[in-house]
Amino acid sequence: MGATMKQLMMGNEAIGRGAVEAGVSVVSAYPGTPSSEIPAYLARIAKDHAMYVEYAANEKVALEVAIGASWAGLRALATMKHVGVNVAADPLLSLTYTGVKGGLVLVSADDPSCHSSQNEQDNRYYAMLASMPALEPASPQEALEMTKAAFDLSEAVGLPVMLRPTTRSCHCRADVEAGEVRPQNTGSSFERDVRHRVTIPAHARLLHPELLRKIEQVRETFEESPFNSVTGSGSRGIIASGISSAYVAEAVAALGGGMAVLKLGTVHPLPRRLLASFLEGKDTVLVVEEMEPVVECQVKALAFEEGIGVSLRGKDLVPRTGELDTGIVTRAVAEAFGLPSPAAPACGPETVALPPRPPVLCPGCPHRATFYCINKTSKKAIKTSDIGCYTLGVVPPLSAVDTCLCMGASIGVACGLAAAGTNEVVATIGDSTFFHTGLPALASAVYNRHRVTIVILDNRTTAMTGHQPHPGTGTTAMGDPAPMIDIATVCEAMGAATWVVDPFDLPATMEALTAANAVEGPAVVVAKSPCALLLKRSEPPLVVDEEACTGCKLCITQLGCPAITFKDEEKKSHIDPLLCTACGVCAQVCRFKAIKNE
Ligand SMILES: Cc1ncc(C[n+]2csc(CCOP(=O)(O)OP(=O)(O)O)c2C)c(N)n1
Repeated sequence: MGATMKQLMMGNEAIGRGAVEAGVSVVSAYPGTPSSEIPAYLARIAKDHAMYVEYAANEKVALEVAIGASWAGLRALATMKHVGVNVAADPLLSLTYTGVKGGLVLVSADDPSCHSSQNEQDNRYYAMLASMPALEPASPQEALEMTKAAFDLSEAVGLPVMLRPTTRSCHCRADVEAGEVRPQNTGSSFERDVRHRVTIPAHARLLHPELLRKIEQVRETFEESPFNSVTGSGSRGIIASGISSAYVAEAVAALGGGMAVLKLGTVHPLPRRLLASFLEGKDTVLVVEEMEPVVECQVKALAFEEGIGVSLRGKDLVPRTGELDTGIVTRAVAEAFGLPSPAAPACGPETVALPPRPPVLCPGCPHRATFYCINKTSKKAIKTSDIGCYTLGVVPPLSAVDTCLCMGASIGVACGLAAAGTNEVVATIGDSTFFHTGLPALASAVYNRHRVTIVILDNRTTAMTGHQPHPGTGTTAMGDPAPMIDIATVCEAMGAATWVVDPFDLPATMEALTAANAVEGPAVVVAKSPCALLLKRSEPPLVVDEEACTGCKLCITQLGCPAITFKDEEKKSHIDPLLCTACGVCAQVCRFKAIKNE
């Protein structure tokens, strides 16, 4: 894309573009909604911009790779979803002590409403916890500008900077004006400086006050930041951060104006003088922010410390859970200022109610076959699981997931259940998740001799987040060939009895599972077959021989394949030829051999 050209861009692409314009050299990421399009975009254009883009095995490693590049003087970007920052928190909370050399930006894409996440934590708290500057974009254009500014700030102050978009700002699309691509940092070199690079206690004690000085320096910079602005005037005020400021702008328009709005883009550290001068002379100020009262609590403390008598409202009117929208914000603003709430604001074309479509495993998904076999061989087992497409094994009729906590937890939780005396425990974990955080858990299981069966659902990709490659797939983020780490070899090397099966071969899979269940210590079954969406199957769909079908519904009640339905009048099963991938599992399950090749 040429300079100063307007283009329709997704927020995440705008972040990627901002990084390119800032001269980023090294990008390391672990995928996760709503962040995944950032590395995908950058990997596509990496070679045109002499960038190096990789998927790390997990977010901790992604951040550490970015740190190494930054310490060598280059600009580096690490991207992840909000819960990924939990995984990366260990290096992060000491990185602010050591500081950075080349600008380092950490994108934490937060997910209010848990659209595709296990929780909706507010990572602005991480910025506070780590004493890290944080910027929150309200639009794709601002996402681009902020990313560039974040690199400059990071390098100027020597701290990593968090860019904290949320699902809406990551995924909305708007016209974005791109700018010039600045040259990358050159003369990459690591300079020995043990006081700032080796976090022994004697150094850490000195680095902490240094960090506090740096963050106050950033606060000064933020007093003048172009990402904060005041519009309107009057004794009624609203303070809004990030995407909430877009809802506030619509709400104020719907309510006829007459309010002053402070839009905050710099969410940590807060610009105290700017806030204090905004509060002065106001009767009531409403703080509008998604999720936690991060700004609200600080503004209340500020008003108290400065002796500013203003009525401050916030989470008493604005929900603390879920995403906000213009309707919610308009009602909160109206209530805060005693205004009549207008009828639901018209935003966009009328929406059509779509039929509900609960998520299910795809037709032909190898995970279904594996779960079917586990259900047959481990009827009484507690089935711990993990995060990935296979978590959908929780829904009937498979109902083969009893626990799911966070990535990699299936194995540890299984070991805990075994330690608590549970006789049969089967853990299921995907291949990407195994590399992410399953490896240390398996080491621990072997070391402590926990009697658990671990089934690694190896569909040769990170399917859930968009088919990203991982250390077992043989390609890099930039599409180059890579060493392919063989999961079974790793498990064997760790000392776990290991079987490798094709899950579509039901008898062989059940045999391996039965053998694994009989092992006294941890045993691994690698169920290896590519994701159905990666395979372009050429076999014709299977059909139900209505003469042979007895209407027993076993193919439906045991598998839950979306391609199979039941014709109530004929009392026969039916296979949708458009959905069937001819995986053959239902044909093996049918006791009457009624499912056949056409
Ligand atoms: C800490 C963390 N990082 C990233 C994610 C996003 N995420 C959910 S599942 C998953 C990986 C799924 O891949 P895999 O384990 O191979 O299972 P598949 O979806 O292919 O069945 C990712 C990256 C997350 N939920 N938590």
